Amino acid sequence: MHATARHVVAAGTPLQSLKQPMNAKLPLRPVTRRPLLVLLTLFTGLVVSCGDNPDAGDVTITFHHTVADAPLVFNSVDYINPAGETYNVTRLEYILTDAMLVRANGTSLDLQSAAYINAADPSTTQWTKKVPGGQYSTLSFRFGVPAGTPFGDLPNSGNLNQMEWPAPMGGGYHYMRLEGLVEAGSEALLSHLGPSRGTDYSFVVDLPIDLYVDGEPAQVPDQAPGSHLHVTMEVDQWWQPNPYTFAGRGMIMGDADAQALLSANGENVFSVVPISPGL
Ligand SMILES: [Cu+2]
Repeated sequence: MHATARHVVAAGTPLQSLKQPMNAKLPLRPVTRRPLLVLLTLFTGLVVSCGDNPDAGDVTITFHHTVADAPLVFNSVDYINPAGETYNVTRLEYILTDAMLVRANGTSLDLQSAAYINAADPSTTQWTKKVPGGQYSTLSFRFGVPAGTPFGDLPNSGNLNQMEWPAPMGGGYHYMRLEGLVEAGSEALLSHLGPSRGTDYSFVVDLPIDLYVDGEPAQVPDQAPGSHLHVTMEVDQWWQPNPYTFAGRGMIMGDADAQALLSANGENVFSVVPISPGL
């Protein structure tokens, strides 16, 4: 489920009109419904057509983690997977690589080459970066680490170093450690995803966004100062649509079927949501 942002800007339409002489009627349609939106659209067209980005602005990206649409609560809440098994979550950490903002014309702006996110540590769940002005249509990142990246290749930070995938199991980095307890502790939930036996289970996530950066706070009336993207990982999406059940799984780091299941389901765990209370 990808909730699209609220500010839908049709960048192509105004470009056509702006190529006409300046005395042409710029607002081709009656500006009755959303005049501010139309103005924003025109301005976006100008920036794009001039081919430069005069205004940089801060873009903040916050990662949220939810289960059943509510913020993830560690250790206490018993959740339930589609197969009816209950579980809680005691740990959720992962690595994203090649995070970038992509413009409609296909060019991109690098945000983070490698980032460690620990859902229990707010200092790891938010990025802020000065971004050139313009319109961005996709937030893209790889979940995990590109194939063939040996351990030690990512920036030498403590957080990344503790994500080592054991050399006898293929080496490299864990993409994710998602742990908890199943059925009130009858067994452990140990969903570790990584380059099991050297196979690449990482995947690229492209999230459609409608992000306009111009360095001015609150350019869009219902948008907070600066630009803020809220990315949500819905933890329960890891268990579906391909059924991933817990009973008897044990440690899956050498289990190709389990790795493939999580990798396939993982393509649907992220979405971008508008700002909403409680997240
Ligand atoms: Cu592991």
